[in-house]
Amino acid sequence: MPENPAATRSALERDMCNALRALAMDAVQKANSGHPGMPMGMAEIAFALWTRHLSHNPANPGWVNRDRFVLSNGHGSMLQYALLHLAGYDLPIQELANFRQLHSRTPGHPEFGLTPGVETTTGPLGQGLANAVGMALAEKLLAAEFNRPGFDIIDHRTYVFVGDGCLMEGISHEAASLAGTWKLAKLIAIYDDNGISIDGEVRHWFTDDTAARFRAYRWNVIGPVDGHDVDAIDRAIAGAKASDRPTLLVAKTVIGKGSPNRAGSEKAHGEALGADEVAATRAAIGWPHAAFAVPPAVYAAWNARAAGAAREQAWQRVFAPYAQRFPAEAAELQRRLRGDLPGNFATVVAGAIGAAAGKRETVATRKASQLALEVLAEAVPEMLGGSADLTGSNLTRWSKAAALRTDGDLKPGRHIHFGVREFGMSAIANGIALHGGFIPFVGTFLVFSDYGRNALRMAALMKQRVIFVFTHDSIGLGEDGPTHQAVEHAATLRLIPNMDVWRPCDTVETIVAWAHALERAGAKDAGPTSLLFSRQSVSYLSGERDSSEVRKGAYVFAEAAGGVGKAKAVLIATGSEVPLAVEAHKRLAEQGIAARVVSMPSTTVFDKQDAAYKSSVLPEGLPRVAIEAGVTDFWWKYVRASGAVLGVDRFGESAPAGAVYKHFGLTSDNVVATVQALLSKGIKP
Ligand SMILES: Cc1ncc(C[n+]2csc(CCOP(=O)(O)OP(=O)(O)O)c2C)c(N)n1
Repeated sequence: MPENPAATRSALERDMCNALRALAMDAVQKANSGHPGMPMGMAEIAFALWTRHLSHNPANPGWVNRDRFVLSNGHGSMLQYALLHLAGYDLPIQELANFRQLHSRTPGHPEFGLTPGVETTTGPLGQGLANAVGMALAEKLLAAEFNRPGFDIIDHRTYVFVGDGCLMEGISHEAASLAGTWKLAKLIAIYDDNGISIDGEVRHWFTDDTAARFRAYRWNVIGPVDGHDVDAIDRAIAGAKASDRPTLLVAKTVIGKGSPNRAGSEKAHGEALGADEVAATRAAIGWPHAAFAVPPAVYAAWNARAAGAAREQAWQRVFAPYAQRFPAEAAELQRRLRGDLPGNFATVVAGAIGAAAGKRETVATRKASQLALEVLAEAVPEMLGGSADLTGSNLTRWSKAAALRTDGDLKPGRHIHFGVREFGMSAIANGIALHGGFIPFVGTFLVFSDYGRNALRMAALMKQRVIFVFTHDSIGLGEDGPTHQAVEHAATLRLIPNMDVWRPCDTVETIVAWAHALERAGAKDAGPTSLLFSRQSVSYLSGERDSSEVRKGAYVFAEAAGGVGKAKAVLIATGSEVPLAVEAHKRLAEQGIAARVVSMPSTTVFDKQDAAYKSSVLPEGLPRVAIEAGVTDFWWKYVRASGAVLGVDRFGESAPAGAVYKHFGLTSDNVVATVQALLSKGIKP
C-alpha cells in the first residue's frame, strides 16, 4: 500500500508509530519467538486509538471508569506491551527486552493479572471479542443501576482489536450477534483486515463479506479505511463513538508493514524477522536507534500519565458529589467493585442451610439450586444469571429475576437469555466478571460444557469468579439418551487447574456449593466453579450435619454402625449416587457389615484440605468403593488399586433413568455385592 501523506504528516507521529514497530520487531528478534507482523501492521491504528481516544490512566490501571482495551488477536502481544510501556504503565523497558522469558511480565500472550493494563488474557482467537462484549454489557448494566441524572459515573467504552482469525472463529458469531441484539453502542471493534493468516492469503479460506455479516448483526460498520492513515482511523473512531449500535471498523492493513521483504506475507506473522531483515526494516522506516532505545521526544509524546491523571480527577469531580448525594449507592458500588460479598452473607447462608435442613425436601438438585438462588441471589444483588436457552431446565432464573430486555429502551434484568450460544455465553461471562461489579453465573446441560470448554479454562487461568451451572449431569437424565448424558464431563472439569467442581446430593449441600462458589475471590483461592446438578430427584437422606464439614468437600454422611472403629469398608459417593451408597450401607448393616458413607460433593475442594482431615474422612486400612455415574478413571486415586469403582465407562443409553441405572449396574445390589467381594478377597489398601 502506498504511503499515505496524511498518515506521516508529522515526523513525530511517524516516529511514535515506528516506536511500536521497532519495539515489537526487536523484542521478537531478541526472544527469537513471537509475532511481529500484527503489531507492525496495526501500529497506526493503535497510535490513533491510544493517543486520541482511549480514556485511561496509566498510574491507575484499576480506575473503574477507564475505557477497556482488549487485544483479541493476542498473538500480537508485543503491540500491547509496547503501548503500555510507552503510555507510562508500570512496565519498564527491561520487561520488553525480556519478552517471553521466564517470570517476565511480558508473556507470549497477554495475561490478565500479570501485566498492568492487560484487561483479559487473550490468545485463543475470538474469545477476546466475546470478553469485550461481556465488558460492554457489564458497563451498560452497571450504568443503568448506579448512574443518576447528572452523574454518569459509569460511562466508558470498550475497544477490541480483532484479526481474521478472531472473525473466522465461530465464537465471533455468537458474541457479535448478542452485542447487536443488546445494542452495545459503546463497543468498538477494529478489524485488522490484512488478508493474511498463518497458512497464507485468507482469500482461499475466508471469503465472507465481513462488513455485510456485521451489518446483519445490526452493527454499525465503518470502512474499509486505510489502516495506515492515522487521520482516517481517527475520524472513523470518532464516528464509531457517535453510533447508537456497536461498531465494526474495518481497517485495511499490511501485515509486517515496514519490513521490506516480509510485509504483506504470512512470513511476517509468527517468527522473528531475522537480523538482516530487522536492519533492513530500520533503514526502510527511518528508525536509526538501537534495539529498545526510544528517543526522549517520542517517550514524552507517548506518555499519558498526566492526561490520565487529569481524566481520573475529572471523573472524581463527578463521583465525589455523587457519593455525597447518594452515599448508599456509592458504598454499594464500591463494595461490588471490590468484589466483597454483602456484610450479611454468612448469616444469610447459615439461615438458608438451617431452613433447608429443616424442610428435608426431596428434589432434583437442579431444583435445589433454584431454591438456593431464591435466597442467595436476593441477598447478593451483583449475581447476574443466565442460560443458553435452557432456562426452564437449568433453573438459573429465580422467581423475582426480571429478564434483561434490550428491544426498545434497555430494561435491565438479572436473568439473561443468551440463546443457544454456550461458548459465547461462557466467554461473555468471563468479560462481565473481568469488568467488575457483577458475579455472573451461566447455565447449560453438563454435556454441552464441551462447547464452552476453552472459556471455562480461561476463567480458571484468569482466576475469575464465574459460576458455571451444569444440569442434567449424568445418565440420570434418562430418555434423551447418550447425546445428552454426560459421562466424562465431571472428571474432565476436575482436571482444570483452579476450577472447583461441586456435585451436591441435596438441598443443604447445594447451598454450601453455591456459597463456596460465591466466596471464591481475592488472593486466596479465587477462581471459577462448576456446579453439577441432576435432572432427576434425589432423596433427602441426611441426619444432622455440620455444614463446616460439607464445606471441606467431603465428609462422613453416615457413620458405620458402632463407630468408625467398627467399619469394614468406606463407600464414597457424589450427587445423585449418595442415596445408593446409603441404601447399600443399610443393607450391609443388616448383614453385619459396618460401612461408612462419605459424601464427596467436591473432590477439588477436598483435595485442598490438610492430611489430618483427609484421613479422618477416609481412614487408612479399609477397602473403599466409589460410586459416581460417570467414568471410573478419576476415582482410582481415592479408592486406590485395591478398591473398586462403580461408574459408567461407556456412552449411556436412551431409556427411563431407573432402567439406565440398572443397566449400568448402579444399584445398591451391586454396591453390596462389590463390598462383599472386596471383603471376601481380604483385600486391604
Ligand atoms: C482458537 C485458536 N486457534 C488457533 C490459534 C493459532 N493461531 C494464532 S494466530 C493464528 C492466525 C491468525 O490470523 P490473523 O488473525 O489474520 O492474524 P495475523 O496473521 O493478521 O497476525 C492462528 C491460527 C489460536 N491462537 N487460537
